[in-house]
Amino acid sequence: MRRLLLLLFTGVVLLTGVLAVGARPAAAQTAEPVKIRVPITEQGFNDKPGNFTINVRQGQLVEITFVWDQKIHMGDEHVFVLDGYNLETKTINASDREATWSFVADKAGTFRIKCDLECEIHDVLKSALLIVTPAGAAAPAGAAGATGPDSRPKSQLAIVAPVGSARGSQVDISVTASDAKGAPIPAARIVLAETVQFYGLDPQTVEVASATTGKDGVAVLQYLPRRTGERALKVMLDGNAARAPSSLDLKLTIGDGPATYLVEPPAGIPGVNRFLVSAIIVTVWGTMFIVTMHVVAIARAGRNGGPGEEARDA
Ligand SMILES: [Cu+2]
Repeated sequence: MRRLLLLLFTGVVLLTGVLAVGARPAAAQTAEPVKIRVPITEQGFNDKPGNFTINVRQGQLVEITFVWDQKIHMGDEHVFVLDGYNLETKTINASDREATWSFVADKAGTFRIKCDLECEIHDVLKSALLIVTPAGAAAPAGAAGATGPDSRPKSQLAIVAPVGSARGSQVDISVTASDAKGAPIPAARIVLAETVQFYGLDPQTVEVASATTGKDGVAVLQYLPRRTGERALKVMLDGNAARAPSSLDLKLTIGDGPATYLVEPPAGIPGVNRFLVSAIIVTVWGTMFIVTMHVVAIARAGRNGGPGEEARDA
């Protein structure tokens, strides 16, 4: 059975790969880019330690600006390259701080961004990732229904997130929402949903974080991972009269950390959680134990005490 499932899974993965490769690159959906600014500091990309990812949908016009913002190695220079897209920035340094890529993310897949110079902080600038979700994958709900294609102007999302974290360590996920013209969408609610599976039930999608975009269209979702492994997340922007909804998948790899659910139950899980299951198990077995003890006591009383009382009566 296991082997069959594994075979089936492998087949699906291969098929998905073939479909992704075979899919024709979508034309640019919008005239204006999603804009992402990436500060470069001694901490690394995005002023944070550890690797990070930029997530966009295939076909999106993307603008990534690297901003030199170092505090210690003032003589450092960088040239950033993007594998797969053959993009290279000009040199940035203390006197010429910004370099921008503007391109259509027409190739789906995961592509490495790194500094191509042997700079002082090279170790932290080796591996950021651009993740381009295939255009056909998980089309936003309502994009095409029984009433035909959504006629509302498209909205678009770009996500800047770490590659992963540890269980119990909060992850900041920065989401930029922009309209069809690339203008930021302010005061919009961004929801982070996680697909989780409990005790053999069907996978459920639960909301794990939400945030509202500011004037710049940016919202920071604060995600507290409670499970290890590769987590399947989805970032969602609701549609309204002025715009169609958008969503973008995000994967985070979560390593071992403090077991948060021993302290507090997982949030947002309707009905089922570890505490409830533990409580039910303890109650059921506890009740059975007490009943068994009573039955044994009654049986003993019946065997030993019964005839004795009859004898006394006689
Ligand atoms: Cu560098």
